[in-house]
Amino acid sequence: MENGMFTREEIHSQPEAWSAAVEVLRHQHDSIVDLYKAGKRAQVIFTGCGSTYYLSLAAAALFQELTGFPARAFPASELWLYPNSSYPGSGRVLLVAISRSGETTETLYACEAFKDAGRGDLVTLSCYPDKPLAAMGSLNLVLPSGAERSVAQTRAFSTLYLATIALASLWAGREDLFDALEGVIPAGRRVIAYYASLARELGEDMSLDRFYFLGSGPRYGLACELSLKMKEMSLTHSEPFHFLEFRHGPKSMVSSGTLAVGLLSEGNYSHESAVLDDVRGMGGRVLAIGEGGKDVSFDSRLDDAIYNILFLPIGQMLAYERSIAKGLNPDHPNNLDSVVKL
Ligand code: F1P
Repeated sequence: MENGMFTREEIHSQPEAWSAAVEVLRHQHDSIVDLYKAGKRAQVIFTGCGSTYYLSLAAAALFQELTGFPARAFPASELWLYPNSSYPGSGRVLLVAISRSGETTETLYACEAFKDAGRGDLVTLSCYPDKPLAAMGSLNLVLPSGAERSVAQTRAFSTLYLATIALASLWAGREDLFDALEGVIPAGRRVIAYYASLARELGEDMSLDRFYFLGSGPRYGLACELSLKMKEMSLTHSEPFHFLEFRHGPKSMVSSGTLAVGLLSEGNYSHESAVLDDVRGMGGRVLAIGEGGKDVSFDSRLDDAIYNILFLPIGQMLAYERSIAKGLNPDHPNNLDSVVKL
């Protein structure tokens, strides 16, 4: 089998996976709304491990932005081992546990301890109906179209992320956003087809030796995930930062071998693109991505709460192409297993 065969198929089939996920979410619409209306809580917490922890960061920021209700994200190991510095001192919690495999030990332990302590309600998001996590929640959303064979998450991540956009939209009473979700399917197909060659050109450019992924607000978790993809698939040093944080020290690392990948918002475009201008001024390279990004423009006409998913395929293709160009196999990243079991 050729290197990266599974990863390539999984990246390119994401719009189809999203289409199937939208159908599952439509069927679960009332259960999702009713669960949120039924309980009282002081906070919503999203959790996962690795990629699904980064997904939790993105989901918590979007949920709070849409609802105005306090939300946080923690690695599952923090909830399991450090509950007192994680959970609020009083009040119930709605915990949303996210896991591609549905069997990562830390995530299962965190959910078991949460339920044993009677802390509140549990919602689970996973891709496999027969794995333990899919039976632990008051509501268990299973998205089998996100299932994948390669180790580094791509299709699973974006499909589970789409589900968290649906949760945030419905829990915010934004039926309009929920109804608009299907717009990411044609937009995703267009972005993947149109920018695959740019991703290959940059992925094959071995004059680049370090990557910084910059994103803020609901995009910071996505920047963390794309940085992890670059590490996992291509064994390249990469780091994520909130946009303006990059000036507070990390920019000292910028050289001609640097690529700063900017996940640009529309609302704070000028502040964020100014950081990318700084990188160019220091001799670094830039990939400006966004609804009207200079290098990658989604032109989706969707609400940013929805089009944020479109940042993912670009960064995934960049990591995939660099991995292949380096003669690696992104289907089986170095030292990595698809599930961490303790
Ligand atoms: C979590 C995870 C992945 C990571 C690697 C090991 O898996 O940490 O995020 O990329 O595959 O497992 P899961 O709980 O989402 O199945």
